[in-house]
Amino acid sequence: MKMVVTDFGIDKALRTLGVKAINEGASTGSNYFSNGGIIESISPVDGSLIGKVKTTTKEDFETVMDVATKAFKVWRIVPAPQRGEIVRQFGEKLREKKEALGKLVSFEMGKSFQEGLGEVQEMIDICDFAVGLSRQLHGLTMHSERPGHRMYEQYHSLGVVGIISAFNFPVAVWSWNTALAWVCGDVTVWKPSEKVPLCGIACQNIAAEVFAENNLPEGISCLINGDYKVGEFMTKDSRIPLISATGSIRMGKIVAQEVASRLGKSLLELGGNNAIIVTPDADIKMTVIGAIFGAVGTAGQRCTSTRRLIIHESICDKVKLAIVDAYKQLRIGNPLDENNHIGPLIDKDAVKLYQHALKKVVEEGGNLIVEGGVLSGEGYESGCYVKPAIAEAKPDFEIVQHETFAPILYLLKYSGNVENAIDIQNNVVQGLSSAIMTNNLREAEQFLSVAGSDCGIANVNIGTSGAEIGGAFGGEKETGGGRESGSDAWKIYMRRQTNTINYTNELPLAQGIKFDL
Ligand code: UN1
Repeated sequence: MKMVVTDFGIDKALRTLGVKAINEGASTGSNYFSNGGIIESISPVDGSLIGKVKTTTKEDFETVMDVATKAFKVWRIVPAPQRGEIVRQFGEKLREKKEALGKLVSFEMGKSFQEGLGEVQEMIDICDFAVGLSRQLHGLTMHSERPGHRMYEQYHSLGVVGIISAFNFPVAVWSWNTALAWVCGDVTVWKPSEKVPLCGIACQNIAAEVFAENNLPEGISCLINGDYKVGEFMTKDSRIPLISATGSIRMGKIVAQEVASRLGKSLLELGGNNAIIVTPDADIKMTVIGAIFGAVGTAGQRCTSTRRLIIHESICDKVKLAIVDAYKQLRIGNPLDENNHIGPLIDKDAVKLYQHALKKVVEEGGNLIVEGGVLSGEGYESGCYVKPAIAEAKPDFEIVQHETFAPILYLLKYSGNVENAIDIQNNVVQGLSSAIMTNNLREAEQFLSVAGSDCGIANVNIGTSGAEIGGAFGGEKETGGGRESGSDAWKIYMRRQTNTINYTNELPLAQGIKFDL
């Protein structure tokens, strides 16, 4: 075990990122403290203990909130382009530490090193985006109906933003939120997933360094650690006007209710059940690459992972053969070894859910054409490595309706025209990502039309995963409706104010109302 760690330089990565054997899990910046119990971070790669993090108690949380609330008063009056400059510096530090952070992501979460680096690249990209945005936090101007009046809207900083993130993107999702929140003048309190707490410590260290170097106060970037109970400190706290939460639909429903009960705002990124429609006009080679990366990338643990392939009956056998053949080339193993395509699942509970789904699809009448199975023996000692599986199934199987965070791909057949495929694709509770593979313009446009895909993301001749940060990211229905990262997603991190100014000596009322004294 130890050999793997040293071989791939994890020790060096941890040192570079300032991650210790035991870390205080509450932080307001450079200041770290914690009085709660310990979370152990166990790598799914080899089952080794990477480090420990102390959890956050209610008292610790109160300290964090005091400091964050004070920091907000300072940060909100720093001009937005200067806040952008801080985010630029943060992006620079990420560039310097890209390899170390990519490695930690890969080792703590289990995704391939390439994908770990990709995740850090997403962080760098969102920083660049936010820097430009810091000069473009525009409102509109309107024409007043009253003479001598001017009307416009402006965006002000919102306050303390609470971020709850999932294990599968341990660093990028935090940065989508923080890079935007910070240029918007907000301060952030982050609870990373308890499955990847060291990634949280590493990111907080990088951010804290930048804020300290610029003599900015403690509290602009805060960290808390623990399970859902620590998350509840935030969701129940009316000092936090916005909670951005990424995770399961079950978790999102609880967060949404709690935040709504105090009339706070929530930004939810929940489950997906993403499909690629493959029409008779699809390019099969592109389909195979898109579908396989979508299904097995990150071992099927992206919210954008491809779970369903909806294939026209006329090409079903051809596509099936091509995919099954390509699956034979997939290499499963240590994700830090760049020869491998697929790393482990996050933990043994995830392995159980994978096994359950395979059992269930067979019970419901499905047919496993690539069997899957849990790997054991040398290199697989952690017990978290599974083989990607493919099952022929029916759209209405209960298990097909359900998001299983594992590399299982369901093949579904459609007949007739593309509307039938779109119906199948939309007939699930989730609405995150979707794609169509076709060279037929009519089919592509139908898929993108109002009667087409009902998802937040709809792609043509691209798979379902791997979205760029420039677009707004998120989905409809039980995916939660939130939008993060690009486009105008920044608006949720600010409060909008409409201003009307009268520069006359009269006080005319709107709607022509007369009120003479
Ligand atoms: C997630 O799985 O929570 O589009 C985010 C993608 C990535 C982000 C996924 N850029 O696959």
